[in-house]
Amino acid sequence: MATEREQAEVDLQKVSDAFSALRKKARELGIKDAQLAKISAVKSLKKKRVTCLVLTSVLVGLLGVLFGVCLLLCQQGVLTQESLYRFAQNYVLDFDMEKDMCLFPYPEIILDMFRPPVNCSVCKDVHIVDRVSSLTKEDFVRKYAYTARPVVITDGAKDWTAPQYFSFNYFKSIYGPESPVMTEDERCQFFGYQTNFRSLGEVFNMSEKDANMEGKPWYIGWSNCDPSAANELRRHYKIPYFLPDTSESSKTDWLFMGSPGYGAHLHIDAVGNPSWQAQIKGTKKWTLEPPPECAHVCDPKLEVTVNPGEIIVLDTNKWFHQTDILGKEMSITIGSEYD
Ligand SMILES: O=C(O)CCC(=O)C(=O)O
Ligand SMILES: [Fe+2]
Repeated sequence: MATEREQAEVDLQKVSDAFSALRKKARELGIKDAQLAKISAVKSLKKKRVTCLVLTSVLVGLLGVLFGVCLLLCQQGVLTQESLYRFAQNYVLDFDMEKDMCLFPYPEIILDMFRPPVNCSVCKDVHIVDRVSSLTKEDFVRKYAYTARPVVITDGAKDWTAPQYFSFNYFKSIYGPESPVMTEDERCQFFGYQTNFRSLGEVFNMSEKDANMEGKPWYIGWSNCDPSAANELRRHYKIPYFLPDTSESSKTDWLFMGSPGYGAHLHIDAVGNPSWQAQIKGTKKWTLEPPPECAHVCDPKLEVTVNPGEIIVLDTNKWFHQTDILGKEMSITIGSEYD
């Protein structure tokens, strides 16, 4: 039996055929299209289309004006990050943006507009990114762990076996075809950055030339949501030695991999916790910027380069951050949030 939609399509086709026949007949009788268009029934059809067009244009225009006014108020400091955040919490989003799953992920610009404002004391006295080694757990807690002061621990990933194993082909080998990371699975996150890749499965399908960095450059990141791969990865890295025993590392590892000259664009995250990231291979430059609400009290930009074997600790929810892969080697990192 035909569904309602199929029936409607059949009916529409009948009307269309009848109208074509009528038009043909009119032509035979010497009536031109322009004259046909003057018939009031045809005119009323056109009127509806015009009304629809006018209404759409007015609506688009009004939205444009509203957007412009908001932008102006933001620039003048009348609409602040604080007020937008309060508004979002009270009236727009009655659920937790950071934790709740959403059918469509929020675009970055929306997340940024409605994020909680940063307390500028976190960046006020930070003029360089410290580089330290033999960091005790106590010093880490006192100076860095929860202060959002970024730091590079130069002996952070000492003695790990990851550099001997982690590579494009190794990652390809630890994920079976059924692994959730291979498709656009909602449990896993994948960042294709400037590439057209939408999942790790597509990344692993790239040509050998590209994979060996002799073709098109690329840079991607993913959260490892595959428990059996997580066990394999953990054979080759440790929870960083300076993290306090009370701190819990998130169960999800984050990996980033790609060619020199590429990296992640400037952004701020909404993941809740600070995180560490170990540079397993290659060299990565991090550019950090305070959020705009702190521009008047904090340095405009900090830069730090992270070399193989080093770990950067950063609160990516408080600092805008951008990365650029330097040198000639493919960059591979692994990291996680901690609390
Ligand atoms: O490692 C990168 O290139 C980007 C990492 C990042 O954005 C993050 O850890 O939040
Ligand atoms: Fe980030």
